Amino acid sequence: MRYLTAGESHGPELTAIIEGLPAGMPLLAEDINLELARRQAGYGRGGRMKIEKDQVRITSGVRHGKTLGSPITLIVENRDWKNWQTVMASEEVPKKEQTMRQVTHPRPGHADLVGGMKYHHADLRNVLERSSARETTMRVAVGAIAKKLLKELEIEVAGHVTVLGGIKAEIPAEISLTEIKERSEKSEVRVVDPNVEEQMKQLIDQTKKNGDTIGGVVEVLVGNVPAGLGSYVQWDTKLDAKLAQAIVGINAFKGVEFGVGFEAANLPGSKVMDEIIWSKATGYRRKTNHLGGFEGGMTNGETIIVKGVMKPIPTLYKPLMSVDIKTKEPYKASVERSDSTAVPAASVVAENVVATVLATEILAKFSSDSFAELKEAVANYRQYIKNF
Ligand code: EPS
Repeated sequence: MRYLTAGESHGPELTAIIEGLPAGMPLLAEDINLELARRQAGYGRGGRMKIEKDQVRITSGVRHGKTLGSPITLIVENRDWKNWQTVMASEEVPKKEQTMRQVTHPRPGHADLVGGMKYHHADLRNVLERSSARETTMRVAVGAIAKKLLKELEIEVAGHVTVLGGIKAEIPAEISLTEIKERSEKSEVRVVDPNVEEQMKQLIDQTKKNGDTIGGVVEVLVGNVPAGLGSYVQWDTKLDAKLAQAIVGINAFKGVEFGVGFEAANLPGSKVMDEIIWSKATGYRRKTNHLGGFEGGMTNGETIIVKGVMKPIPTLYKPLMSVDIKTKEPYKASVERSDSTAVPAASVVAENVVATVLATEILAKFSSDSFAELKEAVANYRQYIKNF
C-alpha cells in the first residue's frame, strides 16, 4: 500500500490517493469521518476547529461499501476556503492582491524561514500553507482505512496522552488496551487518569492567556499483532524504524521511544530483555514487555508500545523575535491563528500513522489482492507461529 496527500491549509480541499488495498474490504465514509472528528476534538484547539467540520468524500476505489482494489481517492473540503479564495487562488490575481496576508516575519521553530530559502519563496505563506498540521487530516483519513483493515484482522490500536506541558498522567500498571481506549475517549485531553484532567485544562487556559503553547508525550499501543512483521535483514526493512519515521514525521514531533525507551540506558540487560515462554493456548509469549513489542526490527507478538514527544506549537500569540526577510530588520514573528496545544489531537494522528505503517507491512507480507485471501493468509500464519 502506498499513498500521497495533497492540499494547502487554506486551499479548497485536501486530497489523498491510496493504492494497494485488497478488493472486497468493507469501507464506508463514516469509518473515516469518525477518526476525522476524533482528531478535531481536544481541549486547547484554536478558532479554526470551530470553522471546520471535516467530512470525507470518497471519489474512487469503493463501490457499495466495499473496496474495489483500485486506487482510493479521498477528499476533505476546507470550509475556511471561502475566506481565502483570493489569497489562495490558483489563478493569477491583480498585483495589489498578491501581497494580501503575505508573511515575511518567519516564526522561530516553524518551517517558514528555511522553507522560504529552499524554494525561493518571497512570501512565506507559500511554505506555511503546506507545512501546516492541517495536512494531518489526510494522514488520519488514510489511517482510518488502515485501522479498518487491522480491525478486520482483530488487531486493536489505542492512543492516549501521557504528558501534557510537564504534567504526567498516572497510568495503572495493569490497564488493558480496551480500557485505555475507553478512558481516553471520554477525556478532553485524551488521558486515562481523570485526576490530572482538570490540572491539564487549567494549564492550557493559563498558557493561552500567556500567549504561549505547550507540548507533551503521546503513546500508541497495538495489540494482537502477529510476530514477524518487519525484518532484520536490512536497515530499512526494520518495522520499528519505519514506525519511528512515521511518528517523527508528524508535525512538531521530535523523538520516539519503544517500550522502556531511553530508560534502557539506565538498566541492566536482565531488566530490559523479556523472557520467552510457551503454552499450547497462546503459543510463544514474553513474560514482560519492556521492549515494546519489537526484537530485531520485527514484531514479537507482544503489544507494540511506541511513544512520541511533541514540541510546543511554534506559533505564539506573544511572538518571539525574528527578522523581516525583506528589510533584514529585527521584527516580532508573525502571529497566525493557532492552537495553544494540539497534543490530544496529535495522539489521534499518532494512532493513525502507526496503523498505516502496520497495514502497509501486513499487505506486503501476505497475499493481498482480495480481502478474503488476506484474512485467510493471516489466520493461517497465526496458527503456524503458535506451533513453531
Ligand atoms: C496550524 C494552524 C491553525 C490550526 C491548524 C494547524 O490553522 P489556522 O492557521 O487556519 O488557524 O488550526 O490545524 C488545522 C487546521 C487542523 O485541521 O488541524 C498550523 O499552522 O500548523
